[in-house]
Amino acid sequence: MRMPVLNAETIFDDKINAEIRIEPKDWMPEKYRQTLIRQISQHAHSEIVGMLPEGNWITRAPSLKRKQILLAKVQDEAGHGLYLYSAAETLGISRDEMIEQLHSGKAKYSSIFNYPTLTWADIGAIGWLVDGAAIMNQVPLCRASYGPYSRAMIRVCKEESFHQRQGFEILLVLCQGTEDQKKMAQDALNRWWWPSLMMFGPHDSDSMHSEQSMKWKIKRFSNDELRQRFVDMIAEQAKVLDLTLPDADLKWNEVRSHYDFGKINWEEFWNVVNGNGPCNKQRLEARKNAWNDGAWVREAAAAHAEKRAIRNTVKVA
Ligand code: FAQ
Repeated sequence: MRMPVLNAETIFDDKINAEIRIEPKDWMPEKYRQTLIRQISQHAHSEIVGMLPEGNWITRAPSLKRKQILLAKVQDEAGHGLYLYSAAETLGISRDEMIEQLHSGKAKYSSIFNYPTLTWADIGAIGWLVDGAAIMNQVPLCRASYGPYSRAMIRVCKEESFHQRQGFEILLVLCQGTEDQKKMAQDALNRWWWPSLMMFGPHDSDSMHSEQSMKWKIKRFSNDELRQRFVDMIAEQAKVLDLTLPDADLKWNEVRSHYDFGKINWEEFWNVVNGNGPCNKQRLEARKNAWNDGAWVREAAAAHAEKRAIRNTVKVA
């Protein structure tokens, strides 16, 4: 009996259906490759740009212990960027091309990092809310259909859950401190709450990529589903801190078994995404300066690698 000949696309579809990871050397539809490059590189840029608002507080952390923890956290974010750039490189794009896309504004990074960190409580709010939102979004990505991305996400999520706890603990200490410290924590929550909800992306009805990404099992849940889970989690955790989420419409809904919440300001979201948030220009400037100032390090590293390669070839010969 002759076996039916399977074409590359059928093999790809079968793997997706059977939850078998797609690996770099496997055939994949060009649009799948491009979608992954877009999402993974934007995710990597977010990690790197995300170091800036927190890095701003390393010199001003209130104690040596806090400084050490914050340094380690910011360094973790650099590591996340590194795994993600490496995962994207397996799809045939170079690091230089990705950086160029960030600098030219072609590639996005998360809207959340275009807001300023005004007080120490903001560092707590970022850990609790921003890392909290990141975990909610990224735990399902540990099962993304592309192998290098899903594997990178496992380590990232472990580190992010530590980050979230350190942010919550910063706020807990402030909330149990003086009246002014509690006020500072509430003020940070007031400013970071709505931008955190925007991290999950536009409403499902306006999300142009979700449907296809879910078919390809890159995304496992829609933007709105993940946002709802996040609201449900944070509304309960806020009670422990004795803080109030700045949303008059936030209310437990018995029928839905979820919290109802107020309207997101989508005009603000698109403004920030399109480059007009409070810190967009500053963030991109900082990244471009870092890239230019670091040129000599990249050149030296490349020259060193070349020298070693020549030395090794001579030894083998
Ligand atoms: N900001 O069709 P969709 C972190 C864009 S990492 C800016 O729904 P998709 C760690 C979207 O790109 C945070 N742009 O798109 C950390 C698309 O435009 P495009 C980053 C946004 O891809 C913590 C358009 O809108 N996490 O926080 C945003 O299916 C603390 C239409 O949207 C990830 O990247 C936004 N918020 O879903 C670091 C996770 N939302 O590309 C330091 C991986 C949407 O066509 C300190 N990414 N857009 O030009 C994802 O899960 C998805 O890409 C979504 C968006 C859910 C972000």
